[in-house]
Amino acid sequence: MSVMTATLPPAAAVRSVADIRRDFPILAREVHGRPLTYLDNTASSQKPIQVIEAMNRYYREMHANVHRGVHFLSETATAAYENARLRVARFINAPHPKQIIFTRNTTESLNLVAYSWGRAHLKPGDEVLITEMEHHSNIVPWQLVCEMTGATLRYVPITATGELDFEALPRLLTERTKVFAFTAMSNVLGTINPVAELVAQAHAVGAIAVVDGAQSVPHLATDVQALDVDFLAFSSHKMLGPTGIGVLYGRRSLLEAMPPFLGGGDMIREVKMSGSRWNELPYKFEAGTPAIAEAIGLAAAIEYLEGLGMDWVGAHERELTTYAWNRLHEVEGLRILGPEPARRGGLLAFVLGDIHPHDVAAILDQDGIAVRAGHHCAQPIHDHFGLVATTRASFYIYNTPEEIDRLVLGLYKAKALFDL
Ligand code: 7TS
Repeated sequence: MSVMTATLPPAAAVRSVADIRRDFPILAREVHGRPLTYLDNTASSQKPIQVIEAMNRYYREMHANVHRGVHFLSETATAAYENARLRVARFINAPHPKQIIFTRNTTESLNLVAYSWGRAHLKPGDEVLITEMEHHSNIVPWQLVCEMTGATLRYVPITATGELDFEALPRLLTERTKVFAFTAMSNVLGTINPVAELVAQAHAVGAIAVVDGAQSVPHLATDVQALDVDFLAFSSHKMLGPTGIGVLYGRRSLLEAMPPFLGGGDMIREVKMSGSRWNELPYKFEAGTPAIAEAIGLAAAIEYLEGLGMDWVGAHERELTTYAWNRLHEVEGLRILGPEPARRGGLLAFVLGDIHPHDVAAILDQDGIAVRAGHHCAQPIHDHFGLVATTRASFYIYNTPEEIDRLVLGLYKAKALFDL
């Protein structure tokens, strides 16, 4: 290796977005005769060839059930599955891979905590605190467990700029609070919440902190030890990985003390007709044959993101978001929900005059532009703003300013069609 290459920045840092895009076969396709402009990354990201190939290779060369056979393939599959767990643990700086539970998605991870921890610990008089900006996945499980246990559910309100109302927090977060569950990044407002500070405040009153990382983990470097979170939930499919697998990170002492969530194979140590004893972590929480190929795909996705560097991922998205924020503000009659680019992640939910968000999305779709319209599984936050729906454009590593220009042109087209 020459001296020159040694002094260059890491190869990943100099990769162009055009080069990155070549790793994503789907981005080369056309939709309605136009190049695909994929701006629905908050709902789910696209997959690079490295992830697709890792899963194909697994099925072609390695598949067998895990943690069972002594035969070669079962041992190979088990090693690959457990290596994926290790990779996830390192990605979020978990102290031990045992603390990484594979679930189906963020929703299942949050349900696991609500049902297993919540049912064992909550009682009448206790309070569960969540926020008005939560996705339904971090609302409904708590509503259900509060109904079951007699605990009370409370919400941190939000301000006009779409941030948590920190002045209201001391009155809501009290010694009655047993759980404070909040999103690290809103999927509608884009708001990035100060996770470490909120966790510290939860701990100060003796509550556990449950963090919904569905939108933060794919976009921002995450260190569960620095944040001191008790639980962190996220989904593979939003971070270049396959659908069908998600993660729950948990503090070891809490996970050890929790009862199982689902019962069946793999999660037991011993089953007698009179009762059963549970397997150790993480298997206690992984009932049945797991999503093996998907875990391997997730590991490949993490490898891809690490190759780019999470700092680069964040910086690229901030640049795009600022560009989009400025360009969208040129469109008269358009209102963006949530805070300024400096305090938000790479997504912009907006309304365009009185045009229905579904109509906006349908017009954009005609030009091959994929955005999401609706309440984005976050009805309370839409209620807060007196809206039933918004249109949302969201960005990831492969998006470009040219795609945002196409979006803006599409919005002018919608305005012309609706005479706005
Ligand atoms: N939490 C947040 C903050 C989310 O944005 C989502 C998905 C979830 C939880 C649930 O993730 P899942 O993988 O279990 O489905 N959000 C969206 C969205 O905004 N549009 O489609 C899915």
